[in-house]
Amino acid sequence: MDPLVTLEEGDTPLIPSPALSERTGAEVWLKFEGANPTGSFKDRGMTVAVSAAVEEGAEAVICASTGNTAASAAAYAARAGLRGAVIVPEGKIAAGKLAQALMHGAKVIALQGNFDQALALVRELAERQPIALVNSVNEYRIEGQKTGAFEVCDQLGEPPDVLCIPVGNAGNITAWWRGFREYDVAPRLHGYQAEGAAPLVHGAPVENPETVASAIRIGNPARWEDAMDAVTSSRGEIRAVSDAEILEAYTFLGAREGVFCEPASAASVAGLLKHPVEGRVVCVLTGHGLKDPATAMAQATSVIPCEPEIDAVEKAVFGA
Ligand code: AN7
Repeated sequence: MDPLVTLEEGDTPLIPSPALSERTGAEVWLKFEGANPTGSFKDRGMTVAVSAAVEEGAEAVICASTGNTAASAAAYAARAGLRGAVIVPEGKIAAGKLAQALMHGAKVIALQGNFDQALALVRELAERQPIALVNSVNEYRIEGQKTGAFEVCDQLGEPPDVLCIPVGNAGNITAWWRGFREYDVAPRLHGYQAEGAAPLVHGAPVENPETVASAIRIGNPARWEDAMDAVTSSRGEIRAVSDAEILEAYTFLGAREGVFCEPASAASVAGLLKHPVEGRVVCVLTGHGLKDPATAMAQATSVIPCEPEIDAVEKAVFGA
């Protein structure tokens, strides 16, 4: 594409996971998408979607978002010299993501409603106004995000047996399946939704989705059919994990593997722990833990206050 709007996204680490391998008996790897420039997998798709928007002469981009799409769209719009507008559910996106969207100069609109309502509204607005819609209903997003599948196959030297991935609006599972198909491989895709936001598991939209994993607080995924096709064609599965299971996996990854992902990302690991599989497994960790300091602080142990004095420090460090 010309011009190419890029922040050098992709080429993220595939990290072996000894602690998870020991716990599950499988050979577990973590695809750490938090290492992308804005801290999530969205950048893989946004580079293509925003480049296409520039090529098509757009002056502005818009998206609805639970946070990461907003951060990524804002960054790539800034890079391209386009105006950016993002519509997010009021009070329901993580602090880091909000800070990113604002720092990148996007117009941030807090909707008194949820993500599904925001997406319906931006789709309507994009019909009325000459503005490029960069949610994953945009095909360019899927084309970019499918590169994650290519990378995992290249990094392992062959496809994994199973790929575990969190599912919200269902663009990413759609993209990974497309990538694997284009590589002529077919690992089983195991998609995981949060229990309170699991429309694909229940087979019906959820009107008031709720979960601690705010990124996947989505009740009516836009890529519903594509996601179900990915699951059935790959002989995979789509299942729900509870908030408690998500937080346990989130804490375990941080404390035992040194890998800090956001809660939604940990749904892939929570799913693997709940439904063990054999063989070589890759869990996609979709976003960086730093995006959501509030959830981290609520989970972690508290800090230890200390006087600036050697005995006090010794006691603080070595005490029970
Ligand atoms: C960390 O940013 O939908 O199934 O608006 O941020 O492709 O939606 C984010 C989704 C998983 C789910 N993990 O991916 C948004 C948004 C993280 C995410 C998902 C999201 P999709």
